[in-house]
Formats: sequence, structure tokens, C-alpha cells
Amino acid sequence: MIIVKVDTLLFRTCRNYLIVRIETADGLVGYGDATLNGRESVVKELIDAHLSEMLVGKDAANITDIWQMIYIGTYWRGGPVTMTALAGIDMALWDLKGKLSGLPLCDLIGGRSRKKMEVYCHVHGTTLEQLIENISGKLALGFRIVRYSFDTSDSESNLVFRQPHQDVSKGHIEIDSINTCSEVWDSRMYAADLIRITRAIREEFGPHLGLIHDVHSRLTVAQARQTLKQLESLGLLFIEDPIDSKNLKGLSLLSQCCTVPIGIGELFNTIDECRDIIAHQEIGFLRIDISHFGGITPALRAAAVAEAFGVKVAFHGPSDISPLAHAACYHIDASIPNFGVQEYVNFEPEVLNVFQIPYAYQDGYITIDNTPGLGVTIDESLIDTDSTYIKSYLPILRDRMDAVHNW
Ligand code: KDG
Ligand code: MG
Repeated sequence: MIIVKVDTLLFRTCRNYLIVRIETADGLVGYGDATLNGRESVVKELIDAHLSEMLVGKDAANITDIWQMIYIGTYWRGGPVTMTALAGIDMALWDLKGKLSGLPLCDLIGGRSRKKMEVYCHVHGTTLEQLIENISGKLALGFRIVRYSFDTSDSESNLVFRQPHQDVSKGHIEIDSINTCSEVWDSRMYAADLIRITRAIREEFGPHLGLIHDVHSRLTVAQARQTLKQLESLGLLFIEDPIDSKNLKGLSLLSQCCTVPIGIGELFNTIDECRDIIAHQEIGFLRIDISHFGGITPALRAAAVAEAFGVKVAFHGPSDISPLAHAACYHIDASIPNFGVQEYVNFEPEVLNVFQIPYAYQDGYITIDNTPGLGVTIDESLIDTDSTYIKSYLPILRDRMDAVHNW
């Protein structure tokens, strides 16, 4: 399986994607996801200008050696750009290994520990009434766990504080000009609303609905301690990123004073960043993103570390990574003993024409079939790499005094 060619495909189908394509002398092709929201062209440049030439001539079967060569061997390790580039390459190598052996990824990494994986969906409401209606809609589709978000309105100043959510990702998360991407934020009003709305959801739907809320790092430790204390009796499955996820000492304080399980990880790029919080059992769910954490190889290692300390895995699965990365998550979810729950998005039909997926959703669960490798067939004839990419930005939050706020 000697590597003869490494390409990057940067294109837009509903949103931007960056896919790594590795070809071997035997004519096999493996694909990996290297999409980093708003930074796609920088990841592409790193792969094209530096990493691809390190791969040509190597045996694609030696995934660990190639991974170590890029991670340790090139000295400049860590960070979202480097680890996303490495993730794209790593996934493509696992895809190749599966295609060569005729086995799906989950079989290469130990086989199936479960028949299906429970998933949660995003649900948003601009008002409480709309949120309740939308949750009912998700329950009708079979979901038993939802990640709810809401807008907080301040009628006095006529302002609306919006949380990131994916059902409207094209309008909210991905914005086509840096000049239009500022939003206003008030953490005090949001925290009060979070308590009010969570209580109302619980009252409406009873004790069995699985509830997840993503604070997205927008509270200080003091605010989070106060807010989580009041959420304790409401039985959340977990609260995500309650504070700045790089503030590990703050996380430790929070986990000691509040009983709400914490999920964290989408901003971590290496095991160094989460080793201690796992070993100290300060989190309930590890939420690393396979595409931003260096790929399948380190995700498996991190999952094993988490397993040793009783921490469950709930991989980050937003709409801004491709169905290829979602397939990688499902394969690992199917195999590891400490799977918790998986974030799920329903991709648009245009996206699923390009990425033909090996997994299916039914009644709150995902099953994945036995197609070799990651199992995703990519229809390259539908990809237009020349003209479709549009540079995009994440929104920048500002508080009422116009100072930049954590997003
Ligand atoms: O690009 C940023 C998104 O991936 C993020 O906002 C999604 O927080 C997120 C989540 O938990 O899905
Ligand atoms: Mg999140």
C-alpha cells in the first residue's frame, strides 16, 4: 500500500468541506475529513505545502508510524490547524486499511460492542413555547435525548442574545463576511433564562427526557457555579463547556461544587489538554472532535484513557464536519466499551449525494453497516473544487459594552 498521491479537495456543498484523498500504488483511494470551520484553506495549505510530500513513498499500512512522524517528528505539534490536517490524513489511512482488508473500521479496532448507538439532536426555539413545540417534534422522530438552545430576549433594550445551534447553521454559524458577524451577548440574562427554561422543559416533558445544554464557554467560573447549583435538581444528562474549556482549574472547582455532569472537549486538540481532567474524574463525558484531535488514532487512545477513569465518550458531531467524520465517530462508538451518547445531525440531501453514508438513523439510534473502511462513498464527479469554496467566519460576540466576549 505505497502512497503515490495526496490531494486535498476544498469545496462547498451547502457549507465548506476539506477532504484529504490518499491514493496508493495498488489503485486504492482513502478519504479523511480535514474540515476546520472558517480555517479550511489554511489546513489545506499545511497539507499541500508540507505534509503531503512526507507521505508519498510511505506504506499506508503503518498508520501509527505515520501519525507519530507528523505529530512528534515535525516538532510543531498541537493546535487546531495542525491537528485537523493530521486528522484528515489519519482518517484516510484507516479508510485505506479497511478497504485493503475488506473490513469496516469498527472491525479493525476490536469489533462491535453494541448493535446501535444512541444519538441526540439539536433543538432550538426563539421562545419557550416554540422550543417546547420543537422538542415535541423531535420526540415524534424517536429522539430520547435533545440538546436544547434558545434565544434570550431583552424587550427593554430590544436586544436578542442568540446561542449557536445547527438547525440554522448556514445563517448563524457560518457568515460570509467578517464585517457582518458581530452579535451581542448578556450572560446574566442568559443564565437566568437557562434556569427558567430548563425548569419549564422538565415540567412539560417529565423526568425521563435526556437533556443536554451547551453553554459554549460563555459563563465565568463564578457564574457557572451559581447557575449549575440551580440546575442540579433538574437532572441534566450533561452540561457542555460550562466555562472556558481551557480553564482546567476552574473546571475542577466546578466539578467539586456541583453535581451536574460536565461534557467537554470540542476545543481540545491533544491528549495533554484533557489528561488531567479525565484522570481526576472531573468530567462525565469526553467530547473531543475526531477531526480536530488528530484523527482516529489519538481518539482511540483518549477513549481508552477515559475508560480507565470511568469517563464516557460523547464525540463532538456538529454539522461543520462532514459525514465522513460522523461515520468515523459511529465506528468508534460501536466498538469502544465506554460509549456514552453521540451528537447527531441530519445532513441536507445535496451533502448526502456527495457523501453516500454507511449509517442510518432510526428511533433515536444509529446503526452502521459493514462497508469497508469508513464506509463512505464519495462521488467526486459532484465536487467542484474550483469555484464553490467561499471564505466564511464564525460570529464574534460582544457584550453590551461592546467588548469581545467568549463565543
Ligand atoms: O464550529 C463551531 C461548532 O462546531 C460548535 O459551535 C458546535 O458547540 C458545538 C457543538 O457542541 O456541536
Ligand atoms: Mg459544543
